[in-house]
Amino acid sequence: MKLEFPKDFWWGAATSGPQSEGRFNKQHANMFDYWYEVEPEAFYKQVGPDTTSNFYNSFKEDIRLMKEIGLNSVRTSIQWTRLIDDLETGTLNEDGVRFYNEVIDEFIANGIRPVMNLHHFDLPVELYHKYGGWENKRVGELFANFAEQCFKLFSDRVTDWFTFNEPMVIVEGEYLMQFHYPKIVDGPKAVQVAYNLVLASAKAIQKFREVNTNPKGRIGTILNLTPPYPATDSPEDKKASHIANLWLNRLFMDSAVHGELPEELAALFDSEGVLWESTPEELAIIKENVIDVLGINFYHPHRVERPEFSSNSLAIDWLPTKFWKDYDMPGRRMNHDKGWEIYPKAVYDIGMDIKENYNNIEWFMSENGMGVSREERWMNADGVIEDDYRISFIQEHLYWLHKVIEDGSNCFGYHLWTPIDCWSWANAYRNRYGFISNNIHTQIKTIKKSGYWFKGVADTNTMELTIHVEGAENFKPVTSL
Ligand code: BGP
Repeated sequence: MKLEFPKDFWWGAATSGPQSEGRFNKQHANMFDYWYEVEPEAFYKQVGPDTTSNFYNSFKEDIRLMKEIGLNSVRTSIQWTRLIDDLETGTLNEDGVRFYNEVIDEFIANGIRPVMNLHHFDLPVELYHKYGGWENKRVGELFANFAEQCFKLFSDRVTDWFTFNEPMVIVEGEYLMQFHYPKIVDGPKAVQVAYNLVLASAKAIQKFREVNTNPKGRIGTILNLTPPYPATDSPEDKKASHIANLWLNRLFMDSAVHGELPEELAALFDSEGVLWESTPEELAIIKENVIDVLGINFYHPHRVERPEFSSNSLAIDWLPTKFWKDYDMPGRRMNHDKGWEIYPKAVYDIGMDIKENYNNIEWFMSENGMGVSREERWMNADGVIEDDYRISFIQEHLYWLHKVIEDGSNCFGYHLWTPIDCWSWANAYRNRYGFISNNIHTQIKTIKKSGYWFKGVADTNTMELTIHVEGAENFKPVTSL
């Protein structure tokens, strides 16, 4: 079966500044740089952010490889810690400006659309020490000032901007589940941080509306949507799943697209005594500064069941949560290397949700991918990794993406995480996601089989489906999450 995609579809891949550039010449440490300095053993094989791929030095060669595999668009991020010298006054770092100018120009010269994100888990650590990071609304103001500098410098050539990558991961990682520094477990703080991130994104959008002069310019945010599916049809499991959806997905989706935080969630937090602090002026900024375009990162769904116990403290109860519990569905398909369930049909459910509940806003799949360890297991005599599992993984997700586009969802692109194997936070280089492998000792980069395959798809705007897609034969649409 051949699947044809809409005209001008984005075929691309995503990375981020802190995961690809290396620390070279950066003026400030971000949260991960600092965490590595104080606790290197928290990182796989003690490989830290100073050993990320070498994009700062090798971007011309890297972009040439991205072109070679047919990418027509690539997302990366501008690092606050590289572009700005004085974080309070926003003075620019000359080398940072030069670097991002050259990167943007190089992408364009190679026929690749540069898609720019402004925050990818890389808060300057000084702002954490001085203000408590995202707990403090002042940091959101400083972020909006940084964003303004980026728009002024680059929006003559960059038309597609995104404020945050996966704000919920900042909340969960830093304030609930301890996988990002400062590894706090504090429900009320997490709620306030979530609100502050919503506000910071709206303030950056406000700046964009003020300073962008490019008529093609548009701005959005990148959210990791994890559709929750209840373990059973019982009212208790369904309620748990509904609340999980309010927090995990709707908090950021509703505020980004509709300019409103979900009332039901606010009422729930209010009754728990942990409602975020907001002012009418802030809520007006959120209402007035909604996004033009949406990026959705999708890796895995959430299976949810009723919570096991409950106390009076949201902070104590959050792990496992007071309102729901993660459910290990028997027989689910797993990527065991990463520990994530593989459930491509969720792409259809996400697309329909956007169509029906979010004004059918234009969106693209901004990340999707499969982290696999020890990929050299599949290296052939020519040194090419034969990652057929990745090709199948992408095919299945693209099958459902194509189906939801056919059914009217306004999706304009697909980006794999990631073009070239890059550094994965505390997992360092354990799991590899790229179309292109990277030997971090020699910096030799080699296109994988999936890279050659993807070029064929991108060049023809058509995908030949060569595998069986689970669930496609008895597909019944679920149109609401
Ligand atoms: C997403 C992040 C990426 C990337 C990816 C893979 O959540 O936006 O930065 O890292 O996940 O996950 P991991 O690196 O944890 O394997």
